[in-house]
Amino acid sequence: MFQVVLRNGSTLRRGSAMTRQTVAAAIIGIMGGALVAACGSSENGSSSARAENTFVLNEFSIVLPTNTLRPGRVTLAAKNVGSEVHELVIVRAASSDAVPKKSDGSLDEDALPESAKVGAIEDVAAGSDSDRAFDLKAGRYLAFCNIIDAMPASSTGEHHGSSGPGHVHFAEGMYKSFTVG
Ligand SMILES: [Cu+2]
Repeated sequence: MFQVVLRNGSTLRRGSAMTRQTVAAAIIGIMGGALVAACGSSENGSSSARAENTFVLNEFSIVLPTNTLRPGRVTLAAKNVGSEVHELVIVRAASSDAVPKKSDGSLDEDALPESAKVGAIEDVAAGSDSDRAFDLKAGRYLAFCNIIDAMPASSTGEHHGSSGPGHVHFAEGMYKSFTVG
C-alpha cells in the first residue's frame, strides 16, 4: 500500500476520499507557501517590474535584469516605469569611469571606439517598454540613458524665456555596469 509522508512527518494512507482531501489541502498549503515566498522576495527590490533580460528605467536610475546575461544573441527589454522619456544604450566598457564624457556630464558617444558600441533602445515613452536583440560577447558593459532634457522656460528663472539645459540623465546617475558571461 502506498504511503504519503508529509513534510510535517505525519504519514497518510492513500485510498480514502478523506485522505485525498488531506493531501490536496497539504499541496495547496505548500503552493501557498511558495507564493508567499515569491511575493516576499520582491520586497527588497526597488520595483516589482523587474524581470529577466529587462532593464528598468526611472528618474534617474537603471535597475539591471534579475538574471545573469549570457553571451550570444539576446533580446533585451527596456521598461520605463518613470514619467519621462528614457533610453537604454549599451556599450562595452570596464566601468562608468572608463567612458568619455562631455563637459555637461553626458557620455560622449561620438568619442567611443567603434568596438565599444553595442546598441540602443531609444525613446522609450513613460510607462511603456520596448525590446530588441543585441549581440553580446562575454565581458563588462555599461548600460545608460544619455538623454538631456530641455528645461521648460517657466522653470529657468534668470534665463530670458529661452529654454536651458535640464537634467543630464547620465550625470543624474542613469547608468549601471554589468557583466555578460
Ligand atoms: Cu533617462
